[in-house]
Amino acid sequence: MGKLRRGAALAVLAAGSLALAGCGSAHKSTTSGMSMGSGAKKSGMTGGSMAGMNMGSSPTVAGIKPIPTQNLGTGNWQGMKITAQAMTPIPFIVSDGTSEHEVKPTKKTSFHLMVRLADAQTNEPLPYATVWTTISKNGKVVYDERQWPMLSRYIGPHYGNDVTLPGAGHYTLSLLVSPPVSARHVEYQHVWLKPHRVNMSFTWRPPS
Ligand SMILES: [Cu+2]
Repeated sequence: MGKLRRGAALAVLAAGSLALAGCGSAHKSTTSGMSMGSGAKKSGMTGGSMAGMNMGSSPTVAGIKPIPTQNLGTGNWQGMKITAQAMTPIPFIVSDGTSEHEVKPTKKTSFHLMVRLADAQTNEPLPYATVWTTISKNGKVVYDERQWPMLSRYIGPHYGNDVTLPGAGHYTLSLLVSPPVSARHVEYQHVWLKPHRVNMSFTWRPPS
């Protein structure tokens, strides 16, 4: 219950600041190739679920190895497609409208987590929501943070953050998605009114 309340409260805060990132060049069209089915499928780094990223244009940070983009899982909430992906750690800018500061990955950062919320029919991204991510290993929480509402030229509005994991292994990923706080056209009446949790699991192998 605490989590739900926190998620709802964060939805209100979410409008306050926004992160800007050059999240590679995962073009919108790559989402059509992601059909992970249930949100609980495992996908290893070597799995065949690359999203067609052009790593060449990703901003890189010295000492950080590029990794292939890995699909962590998907979910569907009342016609909202929820997709989680891991990509190479990137720097991003957090702006509150008047000032900006850069968040830089370190050599310990495992990946840049990107959560996309989109209309399952039209694939149009859905902003103004809040996403809170909890990652656990063997039942122990190893990461518990909000995803920044984030803009990217190539991906459009998404929710992201850099994530550091304690090494290789099997992890569970829980996304708490809070309702978009915004006016809506009538086709979105009566949906996404309460926070919704999606659970996924994935295997992480750091680049060698
Ligand atoms: Cu991002």
